[in-house]
Amino acid sequence: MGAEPLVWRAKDIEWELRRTLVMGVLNVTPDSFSDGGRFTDERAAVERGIQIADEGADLIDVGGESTRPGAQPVPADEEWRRIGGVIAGVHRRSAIPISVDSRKPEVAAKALEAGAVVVNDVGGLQDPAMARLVAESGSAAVIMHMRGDPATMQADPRYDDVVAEVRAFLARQFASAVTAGVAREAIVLDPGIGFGKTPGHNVELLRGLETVRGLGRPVLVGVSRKSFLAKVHPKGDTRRLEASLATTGFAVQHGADIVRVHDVGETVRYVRMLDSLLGRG
Ligand code: HH2
Repeated sequence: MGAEPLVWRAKDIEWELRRTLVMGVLNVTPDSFSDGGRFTDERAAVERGIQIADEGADLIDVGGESTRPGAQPVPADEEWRRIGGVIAGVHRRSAIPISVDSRKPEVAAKALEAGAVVVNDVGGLQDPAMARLVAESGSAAVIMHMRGDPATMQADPRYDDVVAEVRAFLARQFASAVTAGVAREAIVLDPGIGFGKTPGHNVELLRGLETVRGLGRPVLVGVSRKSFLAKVHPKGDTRRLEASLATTGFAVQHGADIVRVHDVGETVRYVRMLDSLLGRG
């Protein structure tokens, strides 16, 4: 790592990435793969948001549409109905920066008005309206790689060189976001672990994270509770906290700057120790 830490800017918030940032996941969906149905009640979801802040997350990612393999799309008005009150409620009660996990510009725009400062677009900012929205609002963006669509992405994904292909996609989307007027310092890149990838592809990407980091922007990685963990584990162990922590640590050691996780308190304590061992923070 160079002497100068990377800076990530979201509206008036600025993070100097001297240590690993933890993004806590809040899914307000009936069908997310690990926490679906737990926070569909608005009050419970806001409480969970406050708890995520109290547990030490650096930012919170609120989503109203599951992107698990096979998930069906949700109309924009339904997605907004799920998350609108939750974003406003968390924003009213906490200073934690809020990210909106959405592929739809109309949903993201409303979320930014309600207090969000980051657009986490698993669609990789391929929709020009999304890039325009990020540029005009001065918000930050996570540009993620996905092969295909959640409904079909796990049907036999193939790559000649997964690391090179994901890097090329992110480089292209990064450049086109900048052309659309998005500030370089607003952008974070994400290889999209589990999005149109086999377990082997996911591991290759984690081992090759430095290649993505070579694009000069912070790298965000989400491995938390993903099903490939059980396929990578030699005994198929599904006690996923340990598997998630080990894989998150592996990602940090290979170049991840920001980790997206469900088990916030445990991960915050884990990465603080890891950062200290790595001489970061
Ligand atoms: N993973 C999920 C959702 N959003 N965003 C980014 N940037 N990176 C990720 O790896 C990522 C993401 C899937 O996890 P989860 O939100 O828990 O599940 P679901 O999509 O079923 O709600």
